[in-house]
Amino acid sequence: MLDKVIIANRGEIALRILRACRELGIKTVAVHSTVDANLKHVLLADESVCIGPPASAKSYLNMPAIISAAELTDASAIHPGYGFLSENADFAERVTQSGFIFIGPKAETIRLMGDKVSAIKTMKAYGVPCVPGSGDPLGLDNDENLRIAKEIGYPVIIKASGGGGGRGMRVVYNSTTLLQSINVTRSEALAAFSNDQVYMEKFLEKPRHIEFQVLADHFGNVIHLGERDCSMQRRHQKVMEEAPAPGISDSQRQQMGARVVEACRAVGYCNAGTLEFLYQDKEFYFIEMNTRVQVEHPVTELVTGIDLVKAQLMIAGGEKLPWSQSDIVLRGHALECRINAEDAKTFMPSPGPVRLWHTPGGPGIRVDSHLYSGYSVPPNYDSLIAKLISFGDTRDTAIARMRNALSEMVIEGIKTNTALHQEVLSHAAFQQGGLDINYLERRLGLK
Ligand code: MV4
Repeated sequence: MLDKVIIANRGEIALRILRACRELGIKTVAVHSTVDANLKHVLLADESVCIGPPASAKSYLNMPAIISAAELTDASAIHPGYGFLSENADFAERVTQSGFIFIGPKAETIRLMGDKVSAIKTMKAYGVPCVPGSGDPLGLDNDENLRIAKEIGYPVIIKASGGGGGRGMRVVYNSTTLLQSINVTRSEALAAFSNDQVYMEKFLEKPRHIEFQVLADHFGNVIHLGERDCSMQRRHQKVMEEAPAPGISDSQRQQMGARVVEACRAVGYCNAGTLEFLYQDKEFYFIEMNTRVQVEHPVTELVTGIDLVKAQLMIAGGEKLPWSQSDIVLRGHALECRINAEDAKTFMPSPGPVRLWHTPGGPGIRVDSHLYSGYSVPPNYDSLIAKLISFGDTRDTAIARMRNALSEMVIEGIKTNTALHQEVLSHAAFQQGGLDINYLERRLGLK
């Protein structure tokens, strides 16, 4: 087992990692920026090291500072959480070369999945269904690109291979704008990702966003933990997630799960991972893989009974997965509302002091948050301040519990998006389940 872990993150996920470490008897080191010295997990950690000023580039993205902190404290491993350096293959490589364990997949796997063209090619080769598309990066031959688009059929989408998560994409509705769009996406991709490779896919107009969770150990054991529906989003920011995805049958879950597991085994995947799919007209299409723990991991934890962060630590410590696929049984339904410090109308961040914080409770309620009364939300980072998670035997119960919890929760001093959640949860279309990725923006009048 690991002896001492550096928590290379902040906020709720840093606290989540600290709790998992403590449960396993692993010592903890919080690395933090100057403005984060009083974060809850920093105060609770066995040791803490200040790694730089508030700006992420100088602290949570500062590789030498984090690796120095590991050396200084004689730590054995580094957990990157999500965001920041979590999917940076160079960081994973430097961590390993410095003699520490990176809690995540191998650097080469992160690199493979970070390049979307190679991720898709790999998944396709191992039997995972993908969106009809160019397969290879687009070349400079205009006629050839027009031919590919015609073959796929308009509308098509041009995506940057170095992008992901909604960055560097352009939808093309007919041949008149295709070449121009390829050129613009290519130059934007070069500027943003130092990689001008772009590829083309059929543009799916009303898909749901459904993702499969996997766990893999160092001995070739791979299992999936079912799927999450993350279709409730605004401008590529997820707002609410749930597990399981409404309307997905056990047989379809088993079928997709088996393909996902097979592909992960074939690439030598290790630790926790998520395969993102678009789901439209009852078909799954792989689009990207995330090689880290995700914000929305709790909904999977609640329906499987498995602690994903503890599993990450155990896998990284060299333990065998204690479950085989037949041990994984989904039970009930879970929802997660992301509570952000933001203006309800403009969605602009709303940092500042939290005067009062009362957490909701009762059966089937979990709150993952680093807030406390008197804490001040700094302006330098993501505005996620809490994840409110509900569980019930049925989706209806999970919704009812979430609505209760939202009405009990008190956050004073800063603006939050709780009213938006209440609004969505009260709507018949949401209660029905299975809405697509365009729903929320349409509701908000953005589309
Ligand atoms: C797509 C798509 C439609 N068709 N690809 C956006 C984020 C990135 N992960 C992929 N994205 C999309 N890719 C094809 N072929 C629509 C989106 C998309 C989206 C996907 C998931 C969740 C939210 C989204 C919001 C807008 C667009």
